[in-house]
Amino acid sequence: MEKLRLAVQKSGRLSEKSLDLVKECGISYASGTGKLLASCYNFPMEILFLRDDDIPGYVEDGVADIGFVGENVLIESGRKVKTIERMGFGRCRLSIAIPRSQEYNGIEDLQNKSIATSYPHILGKFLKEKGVKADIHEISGSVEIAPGIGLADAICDIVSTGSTLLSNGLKEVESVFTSEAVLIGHKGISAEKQHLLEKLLFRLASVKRAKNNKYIMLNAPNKSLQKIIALLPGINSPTVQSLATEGWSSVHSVINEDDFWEKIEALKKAGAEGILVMPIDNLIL
Ligand code: PRT
Ligand code: ZN
Repeated sequence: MEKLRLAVQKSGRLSEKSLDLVKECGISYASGTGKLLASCYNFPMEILFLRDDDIPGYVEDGVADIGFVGENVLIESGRKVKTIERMGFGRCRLSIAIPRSQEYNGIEDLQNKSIATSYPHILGKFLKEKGVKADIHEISGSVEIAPGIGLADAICDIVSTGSTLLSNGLKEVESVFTSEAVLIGHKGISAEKQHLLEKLLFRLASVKRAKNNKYIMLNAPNKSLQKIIALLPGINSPTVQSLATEGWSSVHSVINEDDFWEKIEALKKAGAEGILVMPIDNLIL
């Protein structure tokens, strides 16, 4: 039987979240340090551990069928793969930064400047679109020290909290690209593997949905029931059971994380008591 081969960053910012998702999909594998390939016990899948920069190429070539990778790395690589899903983790941006002491009045200030980056393709395209001619200096690491050592006037690098820029005396002046982890797939995947991929995507969707929702239980005086039920749509509608105490009911439902606190406040106001909120592992519709 064919196995789906998933590429995951071996060690770095995306590793833990990628592997957590695999586990949350109910898939377990033999983990061990230094492993390059791990077989899953209860799903026909193998996990290939790679440097993030290698993932788009492995997926393009079909050595891996799918992979989790930063969109910044994917776009920079120029590899031809399918973007299956945006994952919502590993969020960051690719930005241009200059020494803090320097004035900045707009993108034309970058005209004829030198910019150090590990993202020459994305930066080149951005500058071209803006009509700016600059000298792109490609370096592979420690980009943030380039202005300080006189290697370049500016940098273009990944920013998340901004503390690296701050501690290197730099300020962000242009945002080039916003990124998050994406699930990518090989373009010529076999029918059998496509079937496995769909099974995996079904589980991923259920995990994602579950993360966005909470299970809620509360007690309500019967006279407030209508009001409370109107606030809780549930999957179809909430479950209502009588409590041992006369005139009271217990209401069970699922609520969305987005308006969670507003909902709780409204429920309390409507007369709800003993509100209990619990996480959901899976939510299958
Ligand atoms: O060894 P390997 O090549 O696999 O790893 P790597 O060192 O190339 O990548 P890694 O693990 O640092 O990042 C993997 C992916 O995580 C990136 O491709 C991005 O998609 C995403 N990501 C999210 C980040 C960051 N946040 C991030 N903050 N990648 C890098 N950084 C670095 C950035 O380069 C800079 O040095 O963190 C610093 C800035 O962070 P702040 O918080 O100080 O702004
Ligand atoms: Zn890398």
